[in-house]
Amino acid sequence: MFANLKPQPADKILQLIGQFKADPRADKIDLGVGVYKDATGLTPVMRAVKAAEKQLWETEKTKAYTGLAGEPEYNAAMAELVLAGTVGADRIASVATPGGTGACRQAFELVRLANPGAAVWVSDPTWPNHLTILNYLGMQMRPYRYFDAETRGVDFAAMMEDLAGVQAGDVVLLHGCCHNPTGANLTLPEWQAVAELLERTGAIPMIDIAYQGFGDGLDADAAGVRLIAGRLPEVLIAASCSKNFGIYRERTGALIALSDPARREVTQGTLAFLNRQNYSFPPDHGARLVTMILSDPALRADWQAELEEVRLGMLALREQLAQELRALSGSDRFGFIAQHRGMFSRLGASPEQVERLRTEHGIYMVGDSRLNIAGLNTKTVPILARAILAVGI
Ligand code: PLP
Ligand code: TYF
Repeated sequence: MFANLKPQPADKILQLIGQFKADPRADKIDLGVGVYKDATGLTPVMRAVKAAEKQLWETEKTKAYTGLAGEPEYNAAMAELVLAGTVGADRIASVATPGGTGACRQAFELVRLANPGAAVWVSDPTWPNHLTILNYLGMQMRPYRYFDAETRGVDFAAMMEDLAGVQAGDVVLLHGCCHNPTGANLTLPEWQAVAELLERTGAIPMIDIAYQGFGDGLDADAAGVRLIAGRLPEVLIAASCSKNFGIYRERTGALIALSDPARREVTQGTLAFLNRQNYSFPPDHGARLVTMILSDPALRADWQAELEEVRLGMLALREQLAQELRALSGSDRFGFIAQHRGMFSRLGASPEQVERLRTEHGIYMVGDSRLNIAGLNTKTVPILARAILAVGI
């Protein structure tokens, strides 16, 4: 049987980790995989997470199975974090999932179960796992234009032109904030226009929010999701705690499905059923830490303060890089770096230029010229700026 297996294509982002490790140069710079790093290059365990873990160790009485949907307290806390009361509990079905990836996978499975003919519309570009999972599930996929190669912002007119082709029952996948891989995001009026289009066409929004708190703040980053949730009858939300709680390997996420109150129970049952088919019970450790942090005022305040330091640190690096490039190039053409939000910016460089950054300068970024801002520090920003101009970007 195993003789039938073919090698699968590697994940290009994860592949970079190995390449970077194997590079002997001491001054190499890793701007690849989307993991937050502090100025010393460390991905720290957040203070509130450490405190919650200690508390949990002292008080946890059992590790018997949780529910198929995870713990109700976790689902309620996540709904509150993402939606902040914009939607009544009678519309909210929700399950814990292994990370945001698990939430995306379960959301796609729900769509396939409910409407096998639905096309899922994805931004061009989007996170590669969206494409590979949809492809693996044999689902229909349609790209919509998103990134303007000229301005490095959102080409909103093109996006709306493409989305005018959606059919009722199709799913439109949107990034809640901090678009991966471009860093270019919708404004609130643009979210409004998307909501109107979805209302008019009967297409269903699916919002992947993996970086809440990394862009403009916890509430500002959820403004688009909340707007859509308050207006559309059916909404899917895939949320990740990997980045904003720094608990990547704990695999902590949630799939929230909003529906008419009359369908909430069957939706909730279906989400639990899908969890059972794939892995029975979702992971609990990370979810429990998140619940403890969100429901304890002191832990929550400390978590928010640390998250805000992380966010402002990345914003400062953006500003510094944009400024450095302005000074060195004598032009404003890199101003988009300061406008982008989240961990990523797409430079709009060619694969050859990205390759030259790696071979000639020891600077690693994804082949589509996505760089992880958190991989920089105040000392490496000028080095990157000089290299960007040296390879002719
Ligand atoms: N969605 C997007 C757009 C992402 O960038 C990520 C990666 O961090 C995820 C979902 C899911 O991440 P995880 O499964 O680690 O929670
Ligand atoms: O885009 C990124 O870098 C993050 C991390 O298969 C990631 O989202 C990358 C690849 C992958 C899972 C997570």
